[in-house]
Amino acid sequence: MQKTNGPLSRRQLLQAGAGLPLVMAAPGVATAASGSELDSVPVSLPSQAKPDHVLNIEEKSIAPLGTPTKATLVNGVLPGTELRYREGDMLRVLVNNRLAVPTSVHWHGILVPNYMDGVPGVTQLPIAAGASVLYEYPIRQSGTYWYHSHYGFQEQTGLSGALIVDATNELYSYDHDVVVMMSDWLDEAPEGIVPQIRGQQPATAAIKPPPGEYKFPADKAFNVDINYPGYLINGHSNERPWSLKVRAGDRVRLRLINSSTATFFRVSIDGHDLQLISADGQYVEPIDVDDLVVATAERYDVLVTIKKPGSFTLHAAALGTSKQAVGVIHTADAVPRANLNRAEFSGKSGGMADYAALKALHPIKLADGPVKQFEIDLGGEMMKYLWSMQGEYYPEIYSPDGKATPLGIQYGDRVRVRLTNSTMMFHPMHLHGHFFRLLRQPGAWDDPWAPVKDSVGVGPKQQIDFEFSADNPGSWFFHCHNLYHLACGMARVVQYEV
Ligand SMILES: [Cu+2]
Repeated sequence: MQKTNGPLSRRQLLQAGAGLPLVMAAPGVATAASGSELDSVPVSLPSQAKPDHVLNIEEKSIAPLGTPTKATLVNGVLPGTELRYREGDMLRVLVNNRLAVPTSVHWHGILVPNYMDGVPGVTQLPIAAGASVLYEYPIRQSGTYWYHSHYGFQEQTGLSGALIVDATNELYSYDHDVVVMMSDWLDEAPEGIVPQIRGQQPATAAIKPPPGEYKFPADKAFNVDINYPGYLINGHSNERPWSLKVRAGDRVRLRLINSSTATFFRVSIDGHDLQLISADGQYVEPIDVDDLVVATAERYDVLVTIKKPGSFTLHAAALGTSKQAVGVIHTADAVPRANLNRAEFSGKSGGMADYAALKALHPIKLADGPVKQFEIDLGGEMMKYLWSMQGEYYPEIYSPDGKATPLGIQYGDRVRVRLTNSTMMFHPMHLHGHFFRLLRQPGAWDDPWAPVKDSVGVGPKQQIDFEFSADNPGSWFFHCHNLYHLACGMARVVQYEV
């Protein structure tokens, strides 16, 4: 069984076994070849740390709404495997691309070093078909986050999952800690949607205007581009709803994650109010609400105390449509029964519906630094289905020219951004690699209680101000998280310059 090991260099061989031929015993451990005249001398070689999780990205046909559809799944499940870490941990995730096309994984809301951010063409090369990449970085925050592909339309076809980081000192106690991932699902290839909307391909049912019954609070119309055949909670349709078994009196922490690609959800639970405790992973002053709006890519954590035995439906109404996704929370003695009646919203609405009501748990002051201000118009042409930032289109699959000037900042800047939405659509804007202070009123730069977020829904004709410290050098994507708006060029790169 004597064999020379190819991968070891001559220098390693000399160091490890004084020129003796080696055999590999286990990954990372080399032993001198056993021979009658030789004693076995185990030697450890340095090795890469073992991954905590392996994400196998695979193509699979699934039918969450009844029609078989080509999906891009993580470990064969929808949503992808939930990753759970503790604040201060090192994350080590091996991504194996078992697709026939490239992929990448972005860690939404996580303050990663730039090269771990997973944006093809900005921070990494796409992970080629058949290739592997180890993502490895320290986790310096806690809360509710998620991961998703940043390649093509894979986010729409299933490549996303929850990433939960437990706090070292958790503020609250509860009996259940549960992720509720809300998504939209297409029964057709998402690549065809933009050409259909632009009239370049025959239309399917997905681009017929849906009857827009669920309005934004204050009865504002909510325009949508896509008439989805259905919506899912934790990968479940309303036919086989996701359910959670509890006891009367239990306190449940629900981590609401909007992992859709183009949908805002309005969420309520029959007979219960919700205590909103965190936004985009960061605690806020708790607020009691009857329902809340969750923009695409946003997360809100809510606490709910189950009042009595029974079966209670969680409604996630897709704004601008007449459809909803439902889930069921029930006690052991009650049959889980989904209430498929139209969700009624009559009380106080929170989350994206009332950013002014979100208040940071502690006053937050950014480090002093030179103020750099950007005024960015979120624009577009609905008829041509074009979406821009400051009139420019980032090079993406359906953008017209592909020239977008980077937003130049310098390390130490205090960056202030004013977004003005001149369109009739909502744009869920997301900044990579940083938290920002979302001003509760435009221009209120001195308000220390502004909540800290990474994603913000900007309504039609609305103006939103936020600021962040330039403390994480690199080139960072800043874009609309509506995947179809992004595909038409609604993105910029925030670039640290020296
Ligand atoms: Cu948009």
